[in-house]
Amino acid sequence: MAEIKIGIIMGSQSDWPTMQEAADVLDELGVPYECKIVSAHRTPDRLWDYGKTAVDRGLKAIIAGAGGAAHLPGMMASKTRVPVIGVPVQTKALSGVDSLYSILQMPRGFPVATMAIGAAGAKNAGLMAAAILANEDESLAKRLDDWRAALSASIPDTPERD
Ligand code: RP5
Repeated sequence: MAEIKIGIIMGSQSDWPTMQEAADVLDELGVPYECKIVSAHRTPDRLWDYGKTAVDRGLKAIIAGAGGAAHLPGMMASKTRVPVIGVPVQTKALSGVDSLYSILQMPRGFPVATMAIGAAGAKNAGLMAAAILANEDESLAKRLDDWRAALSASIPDTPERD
């Protein structure tokens, strides 16, 4: 079985519809990953254990999505040197600006690579994780290059008029 090098974690089951975008693009690119619910506030011990073991388990990037007081990505970054890619999940109350600021505004020393709010951010998180792995994996690099070229090729030259 292929070694799992990417972790996708999220604060709640309710984050899954967003975080599925990251999982889907990793599937498209043939990158194995694991998915877990890990909440900074509701399951802090699970967060600690996940961060403590991430390096030894061979993870190369962790995609962490959370909404509202979204401490999960930052707390994970404080616990492991594995690069953390943060996805601000869109919220009802504040449209995800709360999540964005919570994830983005890290103090110096513990960076989180923060993506856009919502589905686009989750998809880009998957692509970013794949790009990190592609630095050391020629076959994945080729698949990622092809994926990017196909996206570019799908963009029409001129707009359709109504
Ligand atoms: C955060 O609180 C989660 O990441 C989620 O986005 C938000 C709401 O969680 P639920 O109340 O839907 O479980 O921890």
